[in-house]
Amino acid sequence: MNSSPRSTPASIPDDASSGAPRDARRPGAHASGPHTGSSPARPRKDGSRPAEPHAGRNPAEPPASGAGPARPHAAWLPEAAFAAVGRRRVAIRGDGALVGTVAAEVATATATHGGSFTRLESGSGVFDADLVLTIAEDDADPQAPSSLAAAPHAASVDHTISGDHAISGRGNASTARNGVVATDGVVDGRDTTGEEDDESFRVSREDGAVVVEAACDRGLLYGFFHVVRLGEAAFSGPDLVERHAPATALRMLDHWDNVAVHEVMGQVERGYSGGSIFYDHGRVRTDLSRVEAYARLLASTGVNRVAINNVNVHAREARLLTDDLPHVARIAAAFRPWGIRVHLSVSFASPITLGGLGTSDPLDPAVARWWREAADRVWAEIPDFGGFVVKADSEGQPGPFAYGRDHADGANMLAEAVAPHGGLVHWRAFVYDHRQDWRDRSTDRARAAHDHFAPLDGRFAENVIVQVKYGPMDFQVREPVSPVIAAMPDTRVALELQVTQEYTGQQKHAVYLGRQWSEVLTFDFAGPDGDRAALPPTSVAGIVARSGGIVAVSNVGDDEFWTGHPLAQANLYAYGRLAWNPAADPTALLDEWIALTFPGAPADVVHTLHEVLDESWETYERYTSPLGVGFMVRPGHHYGPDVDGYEYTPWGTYHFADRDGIGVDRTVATGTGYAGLYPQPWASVYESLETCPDELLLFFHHVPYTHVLHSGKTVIQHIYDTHFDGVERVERFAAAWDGVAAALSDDGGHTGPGHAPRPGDTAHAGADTAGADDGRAGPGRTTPAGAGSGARLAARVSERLAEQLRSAIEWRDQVNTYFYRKSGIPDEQGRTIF
Ligand code: GCV
Repeated sequence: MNSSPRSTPASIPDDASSGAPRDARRPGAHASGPHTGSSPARPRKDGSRPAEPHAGRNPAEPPASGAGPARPHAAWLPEAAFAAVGRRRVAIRGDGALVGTVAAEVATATATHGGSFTRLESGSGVFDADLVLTIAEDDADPQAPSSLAAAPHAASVDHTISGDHAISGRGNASTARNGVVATDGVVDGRDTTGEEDDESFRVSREDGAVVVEAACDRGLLYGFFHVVRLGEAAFSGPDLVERHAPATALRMLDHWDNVAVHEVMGQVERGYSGGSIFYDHGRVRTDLSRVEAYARLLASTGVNRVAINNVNVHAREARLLTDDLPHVARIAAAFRPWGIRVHLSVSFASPITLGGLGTSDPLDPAVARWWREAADRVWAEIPDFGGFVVKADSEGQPGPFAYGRDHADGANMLAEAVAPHGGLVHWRAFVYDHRQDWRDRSTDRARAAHDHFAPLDGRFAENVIVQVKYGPMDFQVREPVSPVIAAMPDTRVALELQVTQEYTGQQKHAVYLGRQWSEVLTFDFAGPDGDRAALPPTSVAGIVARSGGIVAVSNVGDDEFWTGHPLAQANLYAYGRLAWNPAADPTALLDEWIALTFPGAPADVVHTLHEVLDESWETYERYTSPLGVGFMVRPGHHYGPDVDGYEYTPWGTYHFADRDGIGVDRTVATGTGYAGLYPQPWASVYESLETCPDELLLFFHHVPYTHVLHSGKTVIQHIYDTHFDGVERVERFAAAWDGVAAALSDDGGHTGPGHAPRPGDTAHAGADTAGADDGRAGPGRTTPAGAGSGARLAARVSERLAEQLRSAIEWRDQVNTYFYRKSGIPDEQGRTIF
């Protein structure tokens, strides 16, 4: 939500000229053709084997000269993360653009870590290697050792549920020789939309030799990163055969980046990580190396689509669709080697503002023609372009309402324009009245998306995806799951999450959101008693995975650590991994991120990272707005406490606290009726004070401060206790970090940027040198190039934790004081309230 004057697109000054010349294409490091290979040889323990030639460069690395601005942090792909693969004899077979990407990765890894790399022609038969990455071929030799055919195929996978996006259970163990067929909660490999290449892959291990086989090159890319994630574990343990595939074909990140710096919202709306990696003060960046590095990070988590500009499309940004297409094409080229397709947010008023028409009425033939021609131009320039994202009739953005049309009219007109190209229209359901009268208690913003969209179910074209925020309000720390997700069975519905921490601490507070997203994805509209891990078709993941997919607003900028708060990288990582597999355990994903990002870190560092992040979402909830009531933030920028900040505004976000009680009555019996928008049993669960979960009580009910929660505490005592406890938790986090920060500060290695070894990098020179992977600088070691990155990371986290503590104390004292003064009820424990 936004209290800034949100102007119409045309009113924003267009202060920019277009960007770099059209021919300023940066040759993609991974588009340079296949590696010619080398003869397979086992890595030597002393790491002395000559380095293999590189086929490409890790885009997170600086040019060899080391010139240029500070290198971006390697995030979860530091060199050490590739040690297990890089030490081995790796063979790659198959064609396809992304096979070249994998080959380049392997070439770099083996050159760095002392392994070897062979690029085989399609059709080559038996070969000897520790890791084979291959596109499936029909004529594989079933007897071949250490080849794809060496490991028997899993004959079947038993699905715990059925349906297009069935989550697989344990495979049929009898089909694997000497071992098990293991699956990890992944899904069956069928493409759920028919629009994507098959992204699945199959991994088998026999006697420590691993084969990754995929039908398409995209699957091979994902299979490669799967092995990287597993590290040494990929090559040890019993023989197995696994099949992996994403739960949904559409796994997308939206950027709210502006081309021109917006007078209120800046370069990136709700961005907390510096500038944009795409744009710089009115221009598309000439150097897109940062975009390439980003694409690589995303691909390693499974993200396959990115919308590159803000859904609030101002005048300068609107021109991405026309004048700037060559630059959009450059951005698409940076993403392409990583299997990621680019989308644009477009303004519904474009036929007027760009086309000079007098209307953007979706039923006007001239308007439809304008969009068709615009789409034709886009796809002519970018043949694999993904489609358009539209925020219409929302927070001042233009839309079909101006012409008496509805959202289906608007979306379908655009859908028709992009359909010949296989394009998609992501039409956002974030539609509400932001000019509400706060005196009017009958209007409920939470109802708005449902009231607008549910009646349109079945009317949207096949290539329209209605994109729904996870909650009915706006990315609060706690909201019920939006009922719209279940209300449109005949519509493709995507879930929208927010990785950028607009309402969850703005990347100043360490808040790991994986647990929140997991709760949302596993929420079952059929009722609370199901097996969450099974993700039935009635779960959020089950519904959106079928055809709409999962979308989130990115948290990345041109900051050295990508995300402002270095630990906010965990959110970007977990998002991609959950979009691939919504059944994944978010805590396990956190540990996965820690292990990859801080390879070889001492146990106390690992422990502290886990401690600080694991329940940080719940901690943030404890010291901010209580029991699901939401907001209480400073209007406009949304950072820090302001209990009444939105109470008398037109934005529809109220808590209705008075001297007796607090909360919004959204019951059917006496309130706005919102609770009745859920299918049973949830409608009844939320309607009743007896059954409404504590954490959502004030979202659904207005209760006295003395109301006793299921926890046994009164509402007022809960508010006091959680706010004191929340701050104490942050104090513990900060102290724990202080205890380990020095260990990181001494270390330029495991937190440093990924870079190929250079003279002087002795700690990295031999991958098999004892202790080299942990990168810890110690006696006799030469500090690697990039020293100081660990120190900078540690310092950044310390600085952020200090701010988090300051802010949490402010939240605690303002919220407690506010409710003490309203209610007059003292804290049972007599703690300080002002
Ligand atoms: C891009 C909230 C944010 C806005 C954002 C909007 C949206 O209201 O505060 O900055 O606009 O959501 O999702 O469109």
